[in-house]
Amino acid sequence: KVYTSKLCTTMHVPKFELLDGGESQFFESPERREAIHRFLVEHPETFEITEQFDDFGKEPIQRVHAQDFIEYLESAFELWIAEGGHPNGVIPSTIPHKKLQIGRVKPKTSFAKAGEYCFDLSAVITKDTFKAAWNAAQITLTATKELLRLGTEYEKNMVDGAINRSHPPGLYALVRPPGHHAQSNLCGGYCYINNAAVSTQWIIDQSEKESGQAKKVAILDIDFHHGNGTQEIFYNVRNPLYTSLHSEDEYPHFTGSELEKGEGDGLGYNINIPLPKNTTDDEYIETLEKLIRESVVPYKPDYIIVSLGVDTYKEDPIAGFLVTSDAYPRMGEAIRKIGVPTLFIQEGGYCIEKLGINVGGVLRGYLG
Ligand code: Q9C
Ligand code: ZN
Repeated sequence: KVYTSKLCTTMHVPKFELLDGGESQFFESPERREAIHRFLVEHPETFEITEQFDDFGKEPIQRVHAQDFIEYLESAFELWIAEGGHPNGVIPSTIPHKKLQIGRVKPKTSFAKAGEYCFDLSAVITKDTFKAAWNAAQITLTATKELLRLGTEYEKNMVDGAINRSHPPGLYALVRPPGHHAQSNLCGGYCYINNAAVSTQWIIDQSEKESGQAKKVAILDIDFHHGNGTQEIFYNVRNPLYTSLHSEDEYPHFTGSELEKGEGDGLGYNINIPLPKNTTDDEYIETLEKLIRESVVPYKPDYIIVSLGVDTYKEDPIAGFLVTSDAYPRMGEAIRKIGVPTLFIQEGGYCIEKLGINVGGVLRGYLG
């Protein structure tokens, strides 16, 4: 079952971004969603698409993002334009680098706040960016609610002994903008609200409310880039387990080391596996299977959240692995074998021509 909305195509369309120092087309484009959507529509025997979604309000977003950050996102563009910012949208010019003597000047203008709440130049905030990011989170929450319902049913069947462990329920949220680079109070990397984090925290909160016992969630981040946002949000807790396979020496450049293992209660519950540039299908799948076998399965999760980026693809315009379309069904199959209800959430992937087959490949591999 697929959760999406036409609004993920029509909203949040910056005209350009600054990429590697140059003015570039905005890679995180509406065509990405259209391409994936088209593929799913062409395979109605496999994919059932729901375009309706509920509004869960601000509360589930506030569980993982700071109140002042949410308010900033909501008002940033209006203030930016009022103060003479470029109509393309908000892009910071100064970021409070730790080597600056920061802390004594309180940011007041939209230009200062642009840097205060953003860590790079790719997360352009336009007129409808906040609403688009809000919708993406709400669509993801709608899918998450269904995941919990299916998961409860799945668990009940397991107790009854009527379970088919080889076919755990699977759902997919086809959303944009993506989320895994968004930290508790920073946007960046095309991300504003961290959909995977909002979903994960909602599962934990909701299950605790309903049964007095929080369900355990494992996040599997298979986007080409390290999910610095999801990592930061959950760095000090042992539920969820955050795991990521990503490219070393790549964006976001300053996070994603295997030495980042979590802190306090969370120590040991953050697992990064950086892979070399030019990683091939077999190398990727072997590492994924090992991560699943040695870290995800032993954690005994009740739910899996997959941050599904397909920018691992060999022809991705902003990435650098050698992964082919053959690898995606194998990823889905490896995830299915965990035997746990899973929600796939769309993150990156910028090779428009192959987005459908690659995302569809993961989902079909999962369905078996
Ligand atoms: N030289 C996601 O995939 N610019 N975000 C990269 C590379 C930003 C990627 C520059 C990449 C953001 C969700
Ligand atoms: Zn990415």
